[in-house]
Amino acid sequence: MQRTVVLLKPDALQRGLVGEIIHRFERRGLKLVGLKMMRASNTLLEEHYAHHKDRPFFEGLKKFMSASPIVCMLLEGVDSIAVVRKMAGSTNSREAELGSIRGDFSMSVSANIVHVSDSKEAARKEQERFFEKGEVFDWQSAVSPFLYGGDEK
Ligand code: IDP
Ligand code: MG
Repeated sequence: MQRTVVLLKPDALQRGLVGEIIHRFERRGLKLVGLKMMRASNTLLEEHYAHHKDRPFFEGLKKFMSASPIVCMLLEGVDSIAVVRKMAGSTNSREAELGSIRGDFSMSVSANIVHVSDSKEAARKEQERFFEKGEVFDWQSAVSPFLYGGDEK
């Protein structure tokens, strides 16, 4: 089943939104297969945001992402990458849909609460980047038959 990475950024932690956000994903039916807290190093952030390295906000973004620890989650579900991306909302929180995490909790483009994987390739790389093998848990969800139809899994 498809897996996707969610990072709860320092603003989520500072604002006491960690539980609320995890709760949203759990209620949706996404399965938590990895969860940890870490301080993002400069090296890790340079790699993670390499596609933005020439943008004027790059240094500020790294500083913001290392201002306090982050929480890393690995979520599993059918089409989880697209589902989680929709739940996060658009990058500019001021334009994000109401009901999305950014649309409900943020006013900012940069301090926008969560990072979520944007493609299969990104999800695979980000799982490797943020989780050691022993930090990912395969477990059977007892409610799985009530979350999906038999032809959906
Ligand atoms: P995404 O997080 O919605 O996938 P990306 O374009 O991949 O958005 O950008 C990564 C992160 O860089 C954003 O979540 C945001 O924190 C920051 N960022 C993107 N664009 C800007 C900007 O124009 N100004 C400041 N920060 C930005
Ligand atoms: Mg992105």
